[in-house]
Amino acid sequence: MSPLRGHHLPSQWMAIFCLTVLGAVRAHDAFFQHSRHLVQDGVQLFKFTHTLYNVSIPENSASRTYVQQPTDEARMGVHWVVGHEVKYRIVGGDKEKVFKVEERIVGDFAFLTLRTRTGNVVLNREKTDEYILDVRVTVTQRLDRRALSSKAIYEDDTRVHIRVLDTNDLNPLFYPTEYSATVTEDCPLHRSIVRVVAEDADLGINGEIYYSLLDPLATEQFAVHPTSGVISLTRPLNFAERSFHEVIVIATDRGGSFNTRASVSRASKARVHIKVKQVSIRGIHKIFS
Ligand SMILES: [Ca+2]
Ligand SMILES: [Ca+2]
Repeated sequence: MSPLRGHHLPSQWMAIFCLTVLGAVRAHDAFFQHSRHLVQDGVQLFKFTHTLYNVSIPENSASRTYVQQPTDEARMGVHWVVGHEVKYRIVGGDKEKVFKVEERIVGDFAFLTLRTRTGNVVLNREKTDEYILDVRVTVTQRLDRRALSSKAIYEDDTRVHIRVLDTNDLNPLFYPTEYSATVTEDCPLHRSIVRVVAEDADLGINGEIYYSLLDPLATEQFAVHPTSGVISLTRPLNFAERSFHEVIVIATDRGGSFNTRASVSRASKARVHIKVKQVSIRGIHKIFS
């Protein structure tokens, strides 16, 4: 049984054990602390060039898609010298294991690259529009030419803010999809009859909705406001000619097609039933005229 698990560990043993552990921790800290001053030709080695990086990636990106960094931002990673190995690792902010970090040495710099993992990784902006990852670099020094032995000499942490960019992957949806209204046949022109509502959770123009009427003939009697969805009368109603109208309203968004088939499936429809109510006085007048 380990002496640590026993209840009869002599107090002097315990003191020695504690001092040993404390000593080891201090030595480790001192070692890494010392390494923090690794400077070569005025360049701080192995320390991230920033404590925060901003990158972006479109939603629905395929697996193994790399995040993009704005061109005017400092390169992501650490300065490097021969004889050392740099290893990046995500230590926080990626519970669903969506991303993977990689090292790429170019000249005297170890670039931190970040990509989506392989497999069924789906970035859905409407679900998660940003990730904030904590990334750690661990530097090991090769102690022989063949890199058979090495020792860790330095660690540093940084944060990567990943913004998920919108794609137009949602169609507008009417809710409800059926509407009904009753109007008197003397309803004034351009008065609001009923309002249809569709929603699209995409961002910006990808979610901006444009309403129109499906049947061109219906537009002679009714019109729909392109952005408010209000249906109004454009020609006087006549109960005797027609007491019931059905209008189909289409909602489309203003974004481009997400894929080639989307332009066909993108439009959503709502059905509007409009009953015309006879005006009694005018009706009597008509009968006897
Ligand atoms: Ca959309
Ligand atoms: Ca979207």
